[in-house]
Amino acid sequence: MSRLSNAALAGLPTEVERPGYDRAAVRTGVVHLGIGAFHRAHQAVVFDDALRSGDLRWGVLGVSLRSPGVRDQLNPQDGLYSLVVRDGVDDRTRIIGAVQGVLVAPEDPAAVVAAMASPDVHLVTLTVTEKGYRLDPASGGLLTADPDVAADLADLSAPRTAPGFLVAALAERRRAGVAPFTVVSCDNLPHNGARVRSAVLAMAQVHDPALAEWIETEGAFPQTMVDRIVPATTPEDIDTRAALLGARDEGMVKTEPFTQWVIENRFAGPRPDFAALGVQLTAEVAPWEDAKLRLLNGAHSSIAYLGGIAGHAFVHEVVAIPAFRTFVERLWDEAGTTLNPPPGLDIPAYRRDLMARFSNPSLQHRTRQIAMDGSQKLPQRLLATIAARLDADQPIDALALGVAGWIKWQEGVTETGERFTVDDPMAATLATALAGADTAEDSVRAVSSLTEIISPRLGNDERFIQAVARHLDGIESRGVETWLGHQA
Ligand code: NAI
Ligand code: CS2
Repeated sequence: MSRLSNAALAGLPTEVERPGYDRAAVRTGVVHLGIGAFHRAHQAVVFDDALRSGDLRWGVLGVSLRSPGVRDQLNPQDGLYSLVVRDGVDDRTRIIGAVQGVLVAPEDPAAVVAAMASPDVHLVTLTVTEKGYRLDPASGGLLTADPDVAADLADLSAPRTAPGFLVAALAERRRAGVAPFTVVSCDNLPHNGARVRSAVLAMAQVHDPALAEWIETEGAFPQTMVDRIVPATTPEDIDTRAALLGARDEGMVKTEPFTQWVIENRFAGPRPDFAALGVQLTAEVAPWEDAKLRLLNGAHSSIAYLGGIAGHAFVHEVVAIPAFRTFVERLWDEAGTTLNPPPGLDIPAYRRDLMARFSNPSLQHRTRQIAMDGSQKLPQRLLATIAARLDADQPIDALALGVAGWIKWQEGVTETGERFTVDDPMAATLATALAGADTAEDSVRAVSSLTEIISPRLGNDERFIQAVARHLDGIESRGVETWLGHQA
């Protein structure tokens, strides 16, 4: 079967939405670092909408900083891929044309820097995962001991890291008298704009203080909140789609109908008419971000660990079990008190919508995918919430159970005896810390000594230690579902 391509568009089934604009006339206005599934189902769809509206400045050049996989999926398809929206009943397919191609940075870093330095490029967006910024999860500081960061701090002629590419490209633009691009982080990091800005300034300062000052005064790093559940595509998804499309699409992505993008209204230069495209521009992103990270993502991670340990592969399976559903509601009761909801965000309705989204069986969202990189995720999803509750002398019972699930997850085995590899940049550090622990409390104290993940504010708080240890002991002695049943 032939691959999806410009030439194949005319032959696709009539119900499949096509790009609807002249792709040959599109200019590259965006470079995206970390061209994974989420960008293709979220930001690229907004840029595709901009192109459909007639503003042809917003084509996307994708960049992978690590591997050729997505390049090999999309470049043979002229950058085209299917966005498959699954609402639990039907699938809707739209072919996205905004991505014009993909570069693989390690193959030709200079080509990536040159693309980012183009005067037509006004936005550099990123989804490199929480770990991709090479920042300390607890403090947010640049991990200067990281070998790739150290190499970029020494020499930017062939960058290796996201901050390195940003600094090298901004330096090239300054040399050429071109205004800086706006850096738009689209990762689930608190204050994502400020974090990537501090990493960029720290690296620029080492190379050229005048460059750092130029970036600080002329650049823009807006904070964003991004939301759309995008499970990893499986080979079965691709095979099924090929049969329906009549063309093989190796780059397809599957997602839910819901999508939301909130961006701080701070840009260094031109941008799409985001408001007309359904993107919320605001001065204050933090209230939106806190609600999303603490309610959606805090529940997601807790479901992933506790549900995964209990042997459930998918999110919708977990929330179909009453004891888990009750646990999630209790976690939301606790997290909800730490929020300062923005005008227009109705928390009870938001929670109802979240539970409906989690319950969508057609997403097949794997608990194991969400469980990945917990050391990079827990600080903003559960630990910050716990600190806020303890500062207010409030109980942290459900939140602590989520943390207990994460610690138990480090053993790499489910209650059904299935062994798995803990996918986390700090997995070895965590395993070493836990190796000598005899009791649940020992385990909690051992993990709490890792200040890259758990700040001393929590690690030295006996209320935190005891709450997590009680639950860790409970799930170890009774099993997750029995222990949950005792908590309701
Ligand atoms: P993915 O696995 O499809 O893509 C991840 C991308 O990050 C790839 O391009 C990969 O090369 C790059 N990457 C990974 N580690 C890196 C590192 N150390 N340095 C540089 N690049 C690195 O994952 P997906 O679904 O695109 O998610 C990516 C990020 O998007 C998430 O970590 C999260 O921050 C954000 N996000 C994801 C959502 C989802 O439901 N998938 C929803 C909301 C946000
Ligand atoms: C998930 C998120 O994999 C994970 O960690 O919790 O990617 C989640 O799907 C998104 O934040 C939803 O917007």
